[in-house]
Amino acid sequence: MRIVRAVLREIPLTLATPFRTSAGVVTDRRILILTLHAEGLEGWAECVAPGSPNYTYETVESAWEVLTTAVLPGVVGLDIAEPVDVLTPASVVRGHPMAKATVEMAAWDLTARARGVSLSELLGGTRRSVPVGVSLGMVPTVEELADTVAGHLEQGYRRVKVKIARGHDVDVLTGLRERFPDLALWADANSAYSLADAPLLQELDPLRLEMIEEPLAPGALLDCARLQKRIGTPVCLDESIGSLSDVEIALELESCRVVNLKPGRVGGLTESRAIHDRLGDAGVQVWCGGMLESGIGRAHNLALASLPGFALPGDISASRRYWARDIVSPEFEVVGGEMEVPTGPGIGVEIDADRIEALTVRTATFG
Ligand code: OSB
Ligand code: MG
Repeated sequence: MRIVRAVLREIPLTLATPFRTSAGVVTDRRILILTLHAEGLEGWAECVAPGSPNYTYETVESAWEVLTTAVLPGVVGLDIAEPVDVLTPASVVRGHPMAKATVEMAAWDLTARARGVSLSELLGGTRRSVPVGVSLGMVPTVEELADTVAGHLEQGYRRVKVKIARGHDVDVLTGLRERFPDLALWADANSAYSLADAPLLQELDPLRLEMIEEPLAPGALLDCARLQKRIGTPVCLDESIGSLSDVEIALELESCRVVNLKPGRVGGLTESRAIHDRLGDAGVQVWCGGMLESGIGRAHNLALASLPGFALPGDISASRRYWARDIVSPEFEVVGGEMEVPTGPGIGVEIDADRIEALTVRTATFG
């Protein structure tokens, strides 16, 4: 399949509610949307890079730069047999997995459409629906957070992940546990702590958290292994896992018991599937994370989460948890704590191309 054209756009989308983590607050997202054209078909994907370098080093600006100068010019005219082949011209680009994943994931959608199958099927997915949870940002009071948790439980979410930070941890989680004794409760620190905080993190042990996500600095795999030996709560890694190679190191060191896998963070779906397979062999749990995506990125995440190893509920919430109005239809919904995996060709949802065009603030076209 020869790629004949690539169009990169940037659109702004305002979150339904501001999202506060230990690294800052997000109210508006700037989303890069890529369309690859081949054989009269289109493949779509979005870039998960955030506005500022407070998650990894990548940003909307760095991704725009890398995609428009170093990746997309080599993609047009390229003949690909498998989706990952689209990254061959980018083999000398170091790092920037979020930028690369954008192209690789659009190539997966395109390939699935060309073969007349769903993205889930092309990936080897086995689930027709996947269990889902919700990730809640920090709010000023435990009461407000508890009410938000209650609202999401009513909507059927299987578990709740809450953001924590220094000074916003033991009290908040204790308050939640008192109000919800049986809640499947996870906490995400987004690198708020250091190994010196091990005594504080030990105080969380009696709260029966199912995991604590990314407690230490991104890439601190050795310190995570040391921390995991000192706390009972399972450590889950997010930012620290950028590739299969990182997974190998984490397994060797025993840095974590769980991995939050995000295709945008690890350079795409091919690498994601390899990580899923490796973690399955190692008996380490995996679940699909999110990056406040629009419906396009959510559809990709959902297809990945349909692989057999994704037994834990993902950060794959309903469209309305993020946006007043999504850019795909039908919008994603949670029914009975699960989200249905689309069965149509490719990502399987209709993309509102007119609305995307109307929202676009900049475009780069190749071919
Ligand atoms: O750390 O998992 C994270 C959102 C943006 C960046 C990082 C993270 C998150 C979330 C929300 O936790 C996940 C989602 O619902 O998309
Ligand atoms: Mg996280």
